[in-house]
Amino acid sequence: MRIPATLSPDIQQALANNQPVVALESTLITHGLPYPLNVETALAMEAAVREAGAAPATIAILNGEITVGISPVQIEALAKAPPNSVRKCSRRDLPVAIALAQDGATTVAGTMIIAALAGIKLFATGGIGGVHRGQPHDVSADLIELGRTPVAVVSSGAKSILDLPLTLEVLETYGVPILGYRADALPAFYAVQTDLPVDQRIDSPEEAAAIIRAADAIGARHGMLITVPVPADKQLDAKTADKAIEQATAEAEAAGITGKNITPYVLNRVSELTGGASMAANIALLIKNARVAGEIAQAYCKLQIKPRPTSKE
Ligand code: PSU
Ligand code: MN
Repeated sequence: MRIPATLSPDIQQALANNQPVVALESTLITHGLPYPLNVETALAMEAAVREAGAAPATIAILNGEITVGISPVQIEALAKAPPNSVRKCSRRDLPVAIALAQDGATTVAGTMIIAALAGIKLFATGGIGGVHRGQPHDVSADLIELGRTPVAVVSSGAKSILDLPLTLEVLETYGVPILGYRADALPAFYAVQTDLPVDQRIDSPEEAAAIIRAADAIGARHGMLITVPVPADKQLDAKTADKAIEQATAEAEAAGITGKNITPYVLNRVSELTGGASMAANIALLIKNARVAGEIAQAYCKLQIKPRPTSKE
């Protein structure tokens, strides 16, 4: 059975001509940021990908149809949709949303699956899901997906509302390389860095592209995480961020928030508690990550076309 997918003409053409494409997720539009900041940010991310010379493909499920490269009008409609009218789609939600003709916003895991189906290698977002603080059994499906789907995710690490050391352990178990883009330490989403080292620092889009290419060459089925720190002038003081995160997490527990509602609840509460500063950091890092992913996508396409001079075959 053919999968019910629509690719926008732009994306179809770019992929057919081996031109750079960057996938973008839609959960941050419906569940991550409030209206109208969500539309503005989604469009600013698309613009940043274009400025870097790549085509942006924002991915969502619209009325059961996998849609790669949704239009600005469709982005606006998702952004304005009443809360809970759009399904937050991780791996397990995709078949349900497709079969029952629902609208779905794809998470990192959901977007990776669709990007891989479409043949898109780069994907930019803010922060991946991870292991929740104090809830070591609440492991985001994003981590498992990184272990089994060959898409490179450009992000500012895992959201610092998570347990970062445990998140790194899980990624190691699944064989996911963690690369620091012009950084030696893992970023902490709202803050430029943690004291946790990345596997490898990289200093250019070309280095990132070469690593993705090498993973292709050895038939690696896993993805990789390319971490980019938030712009320094937008970062949150680590103590302020930590205090807000701890309070928000405790409140979520007290309010009985569970499962996929935890992340949106905590993100929103942290923003209230920091007077919007966390939101400003979030938006700045999303736009920066989109640009970096566009640059890497371009370097990756160049590598694919050029025959390797050292190859003996
Ligand atoms: N990054 C953001 N805002 C978000 C998310 C990431 O800056 O809203 C979303 C992503 O879609 C990610 C999801 O995949 O949160 C993780 O949710 P969970 O912890 O329920 O797996
Ligand atoms: Mn979870």
